Amino acid sequence: MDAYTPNKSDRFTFGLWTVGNPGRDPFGPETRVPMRPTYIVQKLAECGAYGVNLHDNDLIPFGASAAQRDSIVREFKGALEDNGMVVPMATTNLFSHPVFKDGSFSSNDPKVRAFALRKTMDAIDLGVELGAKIYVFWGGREGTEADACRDPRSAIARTRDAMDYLCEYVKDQRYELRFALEAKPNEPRGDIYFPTTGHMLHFISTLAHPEMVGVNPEVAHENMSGLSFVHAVAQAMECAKLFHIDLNAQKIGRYDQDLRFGSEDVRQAFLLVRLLEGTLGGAPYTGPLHFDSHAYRTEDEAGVWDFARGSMRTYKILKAKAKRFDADPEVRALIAEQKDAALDPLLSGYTREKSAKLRGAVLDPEELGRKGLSYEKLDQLMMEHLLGVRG
Ligand code: DIG
Ligand code: MN
Ligand code: MN
Repeated sequence: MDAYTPNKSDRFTFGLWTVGNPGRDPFGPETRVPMRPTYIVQKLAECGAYGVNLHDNDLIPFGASAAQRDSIVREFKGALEDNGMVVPMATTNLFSHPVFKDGSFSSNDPKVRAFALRKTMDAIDLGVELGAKIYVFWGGREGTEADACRDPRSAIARTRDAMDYLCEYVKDQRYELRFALEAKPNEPRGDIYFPTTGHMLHFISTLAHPEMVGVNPEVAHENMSGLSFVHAVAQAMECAKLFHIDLNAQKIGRYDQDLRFGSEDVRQAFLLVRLLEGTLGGAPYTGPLHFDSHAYRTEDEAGVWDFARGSMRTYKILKAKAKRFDADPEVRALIAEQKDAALDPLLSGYTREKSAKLRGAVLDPEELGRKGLSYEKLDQLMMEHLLGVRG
């Protein structure tokens, strides 16, 4: 037990499918014995996690009867209760069964779209019954290899129809539930529709109930596109649409690795935690901190819990470092907000008078261009905080 030992106030969560990942990959079978969901709940609680998330079929086998479903739910609720764990987020598996091989909501076949809607309504009912307040949609199969198969606009329109339909279902059921859309550029499909968080943010603005819908950005997925995850999250936070977040790690230019949080780009992980925790001064993110990642295929069960503990410890270590970094007087001096009493009022809220004053202001681009910004010093300070020789 130390300052980085997780507890429920940290709001750390794991999906059943993350620590339950049995180590199968496209080139080999499972290396670990699958674990029962109730056992996963118990072990995550022992590790210090706050909650557990699930796809419908992580808990209820595909095609289970209503009686089987109710019995499984009863037992699972008991495990949650016994271990003081909650279910902040739920989602639907619309990607494993072959029926979804060409997508679910965006499928060309109305029968598949109908089946997807029905399965999602059932999964929403399950998530709400378990206490979820956030519902994630990851469209892993919503995409193409043979792009001639449909007008991409029809995929967008069908997805919008599904989102609007399901928002209406949630309202009709009077569920307290918000949707979080998760982007990914490719894998398993050659190209997935709505490939980045930015695409999702625009798509949300075209929905009938945009107030019910936000995003669930994932570190690996934005990195796969070579984009800044920190900037994607910042844009979502800035428009109050960061409803959930999937934390992990990823090497640029690789398949979706879903590695332990912080185990690749420590700088970006630090800057992400700094943003989420608001140590720079902005409003912090207050939702669940979900690790959508899994242990290396090389690991046994003990290694899985090493993975879970390491994910949470790294987050807490970086959180402590971010607090010290943004409290460092030298850092604060270097990033202090520059104020200009004369110019600041002219830079927003256009009026003709302001524009005339702006045109009359004395501004010397040569002098401004000569100014040094001390970012080398600032970045070195950040490195020294990260490397543990400062702060
Ligand atoms: C993959 O990154 C996706 C699925 O695991 C799940 O639907 C979603 C929820 O975190 N992430
Ligand atoms: Mn992923
Ligand atoms: Mn994810």
